[in-house]
Amino acid sequence: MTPDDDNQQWQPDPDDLIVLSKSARRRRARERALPTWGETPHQTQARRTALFKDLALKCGFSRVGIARAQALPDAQSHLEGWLAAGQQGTMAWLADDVARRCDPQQVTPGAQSVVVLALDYDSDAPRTQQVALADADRAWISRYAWGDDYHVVMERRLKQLEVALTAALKPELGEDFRGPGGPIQPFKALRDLRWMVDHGPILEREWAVRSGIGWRGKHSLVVHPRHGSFFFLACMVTSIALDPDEMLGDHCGTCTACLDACPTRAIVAPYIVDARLCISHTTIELPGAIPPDARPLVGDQVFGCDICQDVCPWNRFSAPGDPAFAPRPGLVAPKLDDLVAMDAATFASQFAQSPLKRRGLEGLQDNARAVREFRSIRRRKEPGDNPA
Ligand code: B12
Ligand code: SF4
Ligand code: SF4
Repeated sequence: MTPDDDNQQWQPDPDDLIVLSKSARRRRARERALPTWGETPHQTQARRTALFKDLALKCGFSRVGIARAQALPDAQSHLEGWLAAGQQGTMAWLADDVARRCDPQQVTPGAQSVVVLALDYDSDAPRTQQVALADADRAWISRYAWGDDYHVVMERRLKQLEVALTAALKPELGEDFRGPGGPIQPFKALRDLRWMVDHGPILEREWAVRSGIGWRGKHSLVVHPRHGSFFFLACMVTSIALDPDEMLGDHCGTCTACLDACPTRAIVAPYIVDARLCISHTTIELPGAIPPDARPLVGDQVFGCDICQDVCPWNRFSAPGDPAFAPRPGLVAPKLDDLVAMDAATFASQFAQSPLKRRGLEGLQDNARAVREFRSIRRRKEPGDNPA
């Protein structure tokens, strides 16, 4: 507050009216000193690392990992090969800015660290193969879509984290914060703490592996030895130097359960998924109604697919995740007839802030009709059902 502030009457700080001795003045200056006072650069980095992790957990993330921000030439050549083979399907945007996607310096100039945030979404509800879908005339919506939209949930928490980190770090990084090799400029959250979920130009799984969040499973998703693979990822690229975490080893061993179970052979080789064959792409990304030749690929899935994760032995250990993702009523193995007959008002209320909103009522019903059609073809083909 200043004497010019005309809304409030200015009062001097009583401490400023006291004449202090030289040693008392020195003691007060020490007490008011920045928190980095007396720290070595290593201690400063360790303290900031602990601060990032502590605040991330307080903002509701399940786990945090940190990797050193560096270019990823190997991932870039894998990505270029994947794109050259057309495996991105209709997601043309994945081919934009490939070099930027594989180099955090091009996302945040002066980037030093990538902070990876994981948020668990599993629940006690059964796995795909534990529900007799064909008998019950039910379909499968992917587990990740049973609760709130993870983009919304994670973005809200990332904003909270950004505010908390800014409040904690701005006083010490303040007006003369220098990113590595960069000019001195004031600390700015937008530049120095850039976060993204899903659609940012960053390979989230690659960073999750590098930051020790998990290893890349043969189905290409990141798996943790105690928490399985039912977790979402977000990344924060920062120009603040932090202590990196150790990477975990690959624990897939000789297992091939996900490759064997994938109904469309979309896992074309260990660690590589051809999105064009993946049911998740067919039921979520493909615009318009599912083309007739792709219908047999969909099986029982009306939105997304969990099969490769449901068969993974490491998901036996996963526990229920964040309550935001708890299943909403009627979404675990819904009746196909209910989906096809759903009206706009029911869709709007049942799927408010849900990932299914993106597909829209029409899209969901197109998918449900495709599953129904596939099922009737399958029934006709079953031995004994066909009089011929
Ligand atoms: C596009 C996309 C898809 C596409 C393509 C999937 C794919 N395999 O790439 C489709 C629509 C099919 C899809 C499906 C799903 N997705 Co998706 N998807 C994405 C998205 C937006 C981009 C992924 C991408 O860039 N793919 C391009 C490939 C080529 O890159 P990459 O696999 O990440 O990495 C390459 C490099 O690491 C490099 N590499 C480096 N070292 C090595 C070493 C070896 C040996 C090899 C071979 C390669 C390699 O090569 C890799 C392959 O070329 C990410 C979010 C993000 N921004 O990262 C979410 C993301 C990967 N999806 C996610 C999820 C949850 C799913 C689904 C489970 C949803 C569902 N239930 O239906 C399914 C799972 C399907 C599967 N088995 O992968 C999560 C995964 C979380 C986790 N625990 O791993 C993410 C991270 C979203 C999020 N924010 O949480 N997805
Ligand atoms: S999500 Fe389904 S279709 Fe895609 S790779 Fe996994 S099992 Fe195959
Ligand atoms: S199912 Fe087996 S091979 Fe696939 S990710 Fe899990 S452990 Fe690895």
